[in-house]
Amino acid sequence: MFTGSGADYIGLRQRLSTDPHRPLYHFLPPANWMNDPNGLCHHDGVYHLFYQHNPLAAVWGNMTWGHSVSPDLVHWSDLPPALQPNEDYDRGGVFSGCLVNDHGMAAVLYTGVQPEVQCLATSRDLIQFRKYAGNPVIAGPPPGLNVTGFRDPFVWRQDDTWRMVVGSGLQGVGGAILLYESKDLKHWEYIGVPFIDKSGETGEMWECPNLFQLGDQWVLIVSTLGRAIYFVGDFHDGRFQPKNRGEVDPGGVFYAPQTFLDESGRRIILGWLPERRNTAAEYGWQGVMSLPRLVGLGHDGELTFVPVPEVETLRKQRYKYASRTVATGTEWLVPEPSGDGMEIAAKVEPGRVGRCSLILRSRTGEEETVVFYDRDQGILGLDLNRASLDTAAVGGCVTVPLVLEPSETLELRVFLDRSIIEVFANRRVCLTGRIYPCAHDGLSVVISSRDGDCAVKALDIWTMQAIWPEGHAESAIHCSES
Ligand code: DQQ
Repeated sequence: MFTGSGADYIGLRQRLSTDPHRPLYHFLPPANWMNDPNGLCHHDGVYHLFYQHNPLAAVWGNMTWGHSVSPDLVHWSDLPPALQPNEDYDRGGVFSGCLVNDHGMAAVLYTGVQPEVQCLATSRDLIQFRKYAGNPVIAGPPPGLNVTGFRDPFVWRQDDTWRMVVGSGLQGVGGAILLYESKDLKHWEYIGVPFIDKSGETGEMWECPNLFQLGDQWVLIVSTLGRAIYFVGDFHDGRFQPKNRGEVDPGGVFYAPQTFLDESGRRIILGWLPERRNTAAEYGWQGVMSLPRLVGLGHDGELTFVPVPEVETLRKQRYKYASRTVATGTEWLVPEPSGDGMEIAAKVEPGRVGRCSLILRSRTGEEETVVFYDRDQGILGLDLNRASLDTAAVGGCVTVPLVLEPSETLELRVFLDRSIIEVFANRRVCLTGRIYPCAHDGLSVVISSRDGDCAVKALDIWTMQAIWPEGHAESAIHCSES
């Protein structure tokens, strides 16, 4: 168990860096447990990332707001925890929430537990936060509603009024958001339930709602049943009416995302990528953040996600390949580079039929992580069924619909970062997975084709700069007995 904060605690980054599954260029705390991103904001050119953190152990508990800052969304510096569970109303945890700018004062709205109440804390320097003496500012859910939960306030300013949605749900009915209004962030009036999903598909408790305008549409993102679901529609007179729905990242490891507007007006989203090995707590850390992604609206009213351009500053050496055809039934072993930290950008014309695959972290016949595009089925997939020989690692194959126009090329961007693989395609869809290969030497890039030739029009691979101290990975691979 690790205790405390400050220099020693931050020095744990160095010690844990010998773990070959610790990412090199994704955000995670110095040690121990992390889940949801909280209080995301951009102030005077500095990005602030707060996060649900257990500073005492690599398991969920003692929920505290960890804090880190960045000039560019990719290089992060650790700061002391911003909010700790030390008041009567939040001793059970400083749960998720958001940060708004109240005329130059930073104001955090978060859920204190137990029971779940909404609380306010303010700061002038975004480092030291003072909890409001009149907390909680909302002492419980509205009377008369049979709610399944009451947490994770998301606040914005509209027409000189602060509006807040709180994640909730109605027993036996479905997930829901509750709407409040305030003039001063301290006194809140309950307005109503803007939206309940009675479809039965999104559970009965919605966590971490985000409600925001994007172009001429309103977007609601909620987290439920291990997935982040979005709705695109209209929001007026206290009612949200969805026209479209989808999943932010159908890889199954992208949860509790938070979005924010940065100082240049970009809507950016970060999500929590939980571990996918049952033994994770033994390694002294759990949970990483996704790469920051830009949120956009697609032609058919769906949301689109692409990594922020700042991620390109992490590119180190570039390896560029001219076009070539990978004939059906064959494989192309790309000569170099090999590694566990890379960005791969490929433009591929899949055959009219068949499947082309990008195979990573592969040791022939044993382990492999496969990104594939299947033209017949119109799907992009991530097959992790053979990603690890470690019996503690969870496999599975996840897919997302991606139908290419007849003249459209498949444009893949794949970010491999040790135990993380993030796949983006055609500036519209994404799929993320967690992988724990046992082999040290399965580091090459292979492209294969099945049931039809596939034409690789362009292939660029970059090695990536580490944003954390790098350790000596060789000694630390552990695999459970099979
Ligand atoms: N995580 C927080 C809650 C939230 C959940 C607690 C979602 O506020 O509902 O750590 O992952």
